[in-house]
Amino acid sequence: MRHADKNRLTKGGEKPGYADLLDRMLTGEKLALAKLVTAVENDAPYVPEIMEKIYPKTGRCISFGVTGPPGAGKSTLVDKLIARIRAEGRNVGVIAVDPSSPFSGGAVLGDRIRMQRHALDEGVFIRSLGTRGTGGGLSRATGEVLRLFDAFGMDVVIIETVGVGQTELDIVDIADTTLVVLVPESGDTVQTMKAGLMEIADIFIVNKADREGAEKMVSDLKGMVELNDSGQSGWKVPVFLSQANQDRGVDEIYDALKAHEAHLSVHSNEGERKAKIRRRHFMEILGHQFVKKVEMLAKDDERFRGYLQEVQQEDANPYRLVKSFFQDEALSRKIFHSAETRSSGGHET
Ligand SMILES: Nc1nc2c(ncn2[C@@H]2O[C@H](COP(=O)(O)OP(=O)(O)OP(=O)(O)O)[C@@H](O)[C@H]2O)c(=O)[nH]1
Ligand SMILES: [Mg+2]
Repeated sequence: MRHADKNRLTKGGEKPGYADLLDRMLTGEKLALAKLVTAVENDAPYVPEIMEKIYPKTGRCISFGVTGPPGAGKSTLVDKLIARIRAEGRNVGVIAVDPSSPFSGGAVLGDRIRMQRHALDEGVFIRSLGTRGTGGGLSRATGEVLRLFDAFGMDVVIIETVGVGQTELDIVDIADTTLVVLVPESGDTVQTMKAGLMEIADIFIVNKADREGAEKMVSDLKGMVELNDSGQSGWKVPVFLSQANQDRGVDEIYDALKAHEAHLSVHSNEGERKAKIRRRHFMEILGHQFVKKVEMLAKDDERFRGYLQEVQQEDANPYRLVKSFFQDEALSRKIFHSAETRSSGGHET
């Protein structure tokens, strides 16, 4: 964002700069939405206030997570799903998360191109999210962007993320329905089990049906799903074969997505699941804001800078220093005092 300064908290009694952005976003202006997404990505200081304000307007959209190995055809499938969602007159937002990229935009350009035919559609908003600026909090940032899309009025939000390491495990806490896209080259089902994909998938897709071994993979996965079925959630994980680039098998996948959506709306565990997510979410926000407050001390507090100096000494004991930090009442007062002035909306009169 080139004019980031405009959106800083303003001093004096007037409305802070971001308020205008927020109003514009809530009246459906995509440019304002885009700017707010950038603010989340850059972890701008006013983001918690924006989130607090929009939170009551969230919880309306349905979200799908699409995960799987690089090049499995996730974006191609998402592109085809967008067409179906739009055909029903529902708005859709796409967040293409790229945990391997420090940049947003560039690395996911391919995604943009694959979904480009939807770019001019008023009811579609596609945005990529890299690790830049998020301070490693990619899952927090993704959740916040999802909430922005939700408040904006998107009916459906699709989150595409490359399944590497832990990242696909986060998506299950963010999205309502998780689709795991595999390809015959992904290896055998044992590997799928090892990667923890069995626990997170609500729907399995074997894409690239035109490749050797696709049918076998489907039947292996079906066997695994059968064995793994705890019967607890009452949802039977389906396994589909698709050829996304030819738009084959996508209708069945879309039907299953809607069936899962319906399942969630009647299933009794859903309230409990959401409660757990909110609890985790609360801890995440608390941790993040606490760290930011402490980081601020490093900038403006003489005493705190003293700690940072001291810990650099050769004989310093960081554990002892952290203990003293927590016992330091003057510092805690500073942390919590700054929390008070911030939450009053930055109106310093
Ligand atoms: N042969 C074949 N190719 C496909 C199929 N579906 C998609 N592709 C191609 O596979 C390549 C990768 O597709 P993408 O949709 O970009 O895959 P992705 O999973 O989004 O990739 P990343 O986001 O980079 O992880 C593209 O060249 C697609 O055209 C399919 O069913 N069969
Ligand atoms: Mg992709």
